[in-house]
Amino acid sequence: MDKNKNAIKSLHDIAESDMSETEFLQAIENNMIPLKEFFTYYKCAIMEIETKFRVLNEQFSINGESNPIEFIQSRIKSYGSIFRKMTAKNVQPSLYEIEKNVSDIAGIRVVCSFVQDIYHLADCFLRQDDIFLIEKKDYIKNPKPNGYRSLHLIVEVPIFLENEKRLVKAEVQLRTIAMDFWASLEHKLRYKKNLSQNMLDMLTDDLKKCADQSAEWDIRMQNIKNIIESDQE
Ligand code: 0O2
Repeated sequence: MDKNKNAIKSLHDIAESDMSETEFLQAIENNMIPLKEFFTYYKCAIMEIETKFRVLNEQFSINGESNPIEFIQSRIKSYGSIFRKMTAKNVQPSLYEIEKNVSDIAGIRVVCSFVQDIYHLADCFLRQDDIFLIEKKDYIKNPKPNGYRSLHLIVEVPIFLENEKRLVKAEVQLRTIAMDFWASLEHKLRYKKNLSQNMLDMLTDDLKKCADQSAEWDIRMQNIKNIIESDQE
């Protein structure tokens, strides 16, 4: 049987349809949904945003300042992770609802050495007239109870296609190397299933201490940098 016989031709059809989760997953399985088109929009948003940060990084070096960005990592959220989020929010996973409810399908992580660079870069980025801020979550000023720190910006960026311009949502996470190092380890712990509750509590507690200590280091290193730079003027 031709798998694509009943293919849904456009994202508009999906937005209009009222599929159950099982039907939706089945449709993906049978390649009936133009997911490639859907995810391509997010890939394009990542390219636009990455370029904006790379341009800013270059400009800082022209001005004789050191490059603030150590590295940029980007990813498209996996289907599994999208569906877990939709289930947690108790929303039907149609592409229309996914687009509306999941703001980090396109994720861009900008890692810097110093905290002040994070805020400076975020300001420069948000001042650009084609970037629309939807939400800012400052987990550096207000860390999560487990110690997680990063600046999150949910934005919309236009992508220019053959016959249309589309606004696409993306999540930018800005953090220091220390925050990134910590978050990677904590992420591993989150997905570790076979630890005893005692061990889990102990590691969670230790990670919280590490987060607080590394935040203190970030502040001290920033102070040292500021003193060195003010002495050069
Ligand atoms: P992954 O694997 O990175 O995709 P919302 O996105 O608003 O519906 P949420 O989770 O409250 O819901 O948003 P928030 O707090 O802004 O977190 C979004 C992302 O930040 C997470 O994506 C993680 O990448 C990162 N993050 C947030 N809190 C933590 C934390 O405590 N530890 C670590 N390591 N990362 C965190 P996902 O979808 O959870 O995961």
